[in-house]
Amino acid sequence: MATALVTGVAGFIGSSIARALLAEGATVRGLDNFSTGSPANIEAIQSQIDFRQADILDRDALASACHGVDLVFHEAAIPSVPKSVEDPIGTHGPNLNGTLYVLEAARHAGVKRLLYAASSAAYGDDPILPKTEAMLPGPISPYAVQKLAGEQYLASYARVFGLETVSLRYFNIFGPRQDPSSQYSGVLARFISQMLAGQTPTIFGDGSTSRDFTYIDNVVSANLLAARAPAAHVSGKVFNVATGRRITLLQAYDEIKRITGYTGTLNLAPEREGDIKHSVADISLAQQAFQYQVVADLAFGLERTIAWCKEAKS
Ligand code: UD2
Repeated sequence: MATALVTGVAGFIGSSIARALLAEGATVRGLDNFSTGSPANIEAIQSQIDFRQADILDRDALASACHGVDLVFHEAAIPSVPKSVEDPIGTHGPNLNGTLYVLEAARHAGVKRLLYAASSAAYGDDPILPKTEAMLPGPISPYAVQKLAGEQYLASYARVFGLETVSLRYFNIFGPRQDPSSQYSGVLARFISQMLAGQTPTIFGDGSTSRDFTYIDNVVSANLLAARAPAAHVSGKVFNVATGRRITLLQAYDEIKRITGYTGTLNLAPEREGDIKHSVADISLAQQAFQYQVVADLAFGLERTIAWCKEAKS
């Protein structure tokens, strides 16, 4: 059975991948510095993983963490567009240098395959829908540039050093353990926590803005499938990970309202500066290359996320 390293293991996505790896019988090592992740996310699995509290820029810690590892799931990042605008240099370190350091540590340790949390931010504000991987990238924010440059480093490492690498472009992921508390948190996490607390959520815009909201189970499944797929199908390549369905903010609000039983109202505010209007992925490349399928739709994901939030609050 494989030994896997998950960077950003205390984050919402990393901790979900770690749980799935454990369920498959893998030996799991995890790295996190708790900058955006939280100890609570790994409390329940900490005794089953080899956890190392270290920074993604700590090259000695990375070398040691990659030792004897077959697979790396590189999820560590500062995953915020607005933060990257506030602090391009501070986010460049973890988001891009960190990725390069992980690649270096992985190749020196003889890791077989590295999977990377890429971002739909790479597409920028190109109005053409759906987004296909063949489209020319158009990164706008420093975050998008950092994430896109990471993809290109992965492709380079596959070609130049023979390290198998796969970039998975995540679209608007949500689910249990996502932090709802920051003003930059994902809109669904915010709406759910606000509506459960009886607070009025705010939609920026008229509610017709749409996203390809993707429940975490789909991301976990994509990672496990891409980790097992033949190298010729996936290595050095980039894939969208999403549902292929576009949901408006108003539809999402209505669905959360139905499930939570929220009886309050809704605020409308001006659109957030720099927001793109619509985003939806073409997921056929991942379907062809590694049999990716949507395993959980929006309604199921919202039910699960809301159930988890209620339990976490109680
Ligand atoms: C997502 C990713 C981001 C980056 C980007 C690429 C998340 C959480 N963020 O940003 O990391 O990859 O895509 O383009 O997945 N909104 C409200 N009310 C709120 C909060 C947000 O109406 O209280 C709106 C917001 O103005 C936007 C939409 O909801 O129109 C989605 O916002 P978001 O922050 O969840 O995600 P997004 O697509 O900006």
